[in-house]
Amino acid sequence: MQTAVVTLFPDVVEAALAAGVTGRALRDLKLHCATVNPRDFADDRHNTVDDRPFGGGPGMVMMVDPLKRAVGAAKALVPESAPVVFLTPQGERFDQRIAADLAALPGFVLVAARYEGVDERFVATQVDRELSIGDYVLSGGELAALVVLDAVARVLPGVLGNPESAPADSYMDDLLDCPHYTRPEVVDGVSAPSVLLSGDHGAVADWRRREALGRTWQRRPDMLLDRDLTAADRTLLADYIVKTRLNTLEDAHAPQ
Ligand code: 6GU
Repeated sequence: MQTAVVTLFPDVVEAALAAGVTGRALRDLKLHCATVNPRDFADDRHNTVDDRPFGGGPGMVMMVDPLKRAVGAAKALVPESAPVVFLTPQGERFDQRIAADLAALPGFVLVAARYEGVDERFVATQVDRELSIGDYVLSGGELAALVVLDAVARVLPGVLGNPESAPADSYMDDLLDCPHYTRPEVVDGVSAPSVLLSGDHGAVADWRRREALGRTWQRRPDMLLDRDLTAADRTLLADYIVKTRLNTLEDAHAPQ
């Protein structure tokens, strides 16, 4: 996977990518990520990349030319077909499906902007796709670019022990994760669920699936809408719901 990030803060992007899973993917050559700084493509002696907005108002706008030249340089570092992705709160909401789509490509260019925004003519002529990482405003696209690269790196074949051949979307089950426990068995009087220590692999798998379904039902019911659960999943979720109701009843009747 050959990627490039166009950014005024290449050091920030490189330092963050060097840690953890992305760092290992880079060292193992599963992922390559170049950085290109639009300031290196400015054409005045101050290396100016922004200017005041036409029509007035606060903030500055990134000019087309330095960005366009930087994207041109970035495109030369990635495969021919690699799309240019602009990180912006106005973009399509990034999710696991989009991460899997990007991971299936030979590469892509991410453009992280600063200031109030970029000249719309850059977006119109140089950008193939606009992505947002959520409904809040960041001061620049760098953190969003890092979010995208992290999510993509972890689904690349061979990065997290992912089998080479498995399709990227088989890594996600569209459910929240079950709870996890490790030693010691008892923490401040609270035991880990005994099933996890039972050695019964079938019972452990059922428990994890039941917890994943139940948590998703409680915390993110939207993720279960428009989704046909298998008969086995319906039974597990029904068990979870009954158990939750019984706990609620017990709590309501517990002595104060
Ligand atoms: Cl992609 N960029 C910025 N600046 N802010 C954001 C964002 C992107 N996604 C959510 N907030």
